[in-house]
Amino acid sequence: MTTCKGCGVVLQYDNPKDLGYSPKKDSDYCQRCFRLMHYDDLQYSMKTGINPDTVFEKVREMDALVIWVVDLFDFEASMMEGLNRHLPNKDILIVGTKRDLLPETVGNEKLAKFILGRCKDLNIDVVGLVVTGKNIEEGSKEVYHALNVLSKGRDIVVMGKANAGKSTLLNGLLKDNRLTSSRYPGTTLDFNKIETGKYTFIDTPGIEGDKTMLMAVEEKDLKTILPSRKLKPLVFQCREDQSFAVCGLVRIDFIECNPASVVFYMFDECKIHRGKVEGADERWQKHYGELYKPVPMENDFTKTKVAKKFDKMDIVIDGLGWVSVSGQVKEICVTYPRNVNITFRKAML
Ligand SMILES: Nc1nc2c(ncn2[C@@H]2O[C@H](COP(=O)(O)OP(=O)(O)OP(=O)(O)O)[C@@H](O)[C@H]2O)c(=O)[nH]1
Ligand SMILES: [Mg+2]
Repeated sequence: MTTCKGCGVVLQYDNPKDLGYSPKKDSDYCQRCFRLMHYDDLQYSMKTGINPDTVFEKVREMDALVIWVVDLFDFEASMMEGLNRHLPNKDILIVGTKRDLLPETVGNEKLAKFILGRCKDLNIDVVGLVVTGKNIEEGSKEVYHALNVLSKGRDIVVMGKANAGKSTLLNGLLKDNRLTSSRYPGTTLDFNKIETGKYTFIDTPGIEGDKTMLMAVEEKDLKTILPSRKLKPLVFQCREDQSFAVCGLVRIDFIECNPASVVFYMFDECKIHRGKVEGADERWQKHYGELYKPVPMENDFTKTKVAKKFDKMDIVIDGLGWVSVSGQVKEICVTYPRNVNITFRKAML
């Protein structure tokens, strides 16, 4: 049984419409990986996903150190409350990726403190944490340093939510580009073992989060919401009532600001429209899908109203980024797709 070097799927040569198809018997890669790697062309959607229970079941049977990869941009979506319950008796090393997307003014110590604090909130016990450096090379060095101490001869299984950056991290550690990575969640299709001599690494399919903006929008719109360069925080000073529409994806109203500062940490391709709360409903109706785009596949929104709970509070929308608010605000009203998760947390940065 030959498997694809890029995504781990079993190769087959008969049915071009099925997973694992390769037109050539001597190829190391399936056609889907080949096209993703060379043309950034997604042959078929992986939105149906891989059963997360199967991934956990298989890992539970291994004698392995778990690297749980968290995307620092999409941090809340990368975490899993009570993770140790799914992985009893496993040592978990957290590796934060996509550091390069965050502002450089924030130190790794501060990020580490934030991550460990959130691990505690979410009942996750870890044996170590690495926030990867500004670039893959530097990051790899730090990960190897941790592995020297923590692996204790065991296999190293790289797990995490879909799109967290598992395969990219492994390519960095292996210093080659053998594993397929792409912006589409669900790139890696099966367990994929790589021996280096000193270590045995196992890449795994991402645990698909179903309540993220990445699943709520059409695949063609992922390039608008997934940051492909450093975030440029957008700062607004607000007085009285202010309403913000992020594309046609989310609307956030700040009621009675006196004054408040609102900072958007989202990809700059996501256009933000600011106006008064008065008339915001009409503007949303008028511009939805036109000026306010992209929009989610389903026009089914829900609303949450909160008071500002922390001095500096983040409103996190899974898959899209977050908005940090400080100063005086009486109430915050978030309108967002019903099938997307949002979180209010103490500010990350
Ligand atoms: N800027 C930046 N992008 C990254 C980094 N790591 C991964 N990415 C991007 O994130 C996207 C997902 O990366 P993958 O390595 O395919 O993620 P994965 O966790 O293996 O995803 P699945 O196999 O779908 O579960 C790709 O577009 C990568 O280029 C990083 O450190 N910095
Ligand atoms: Mg992968």
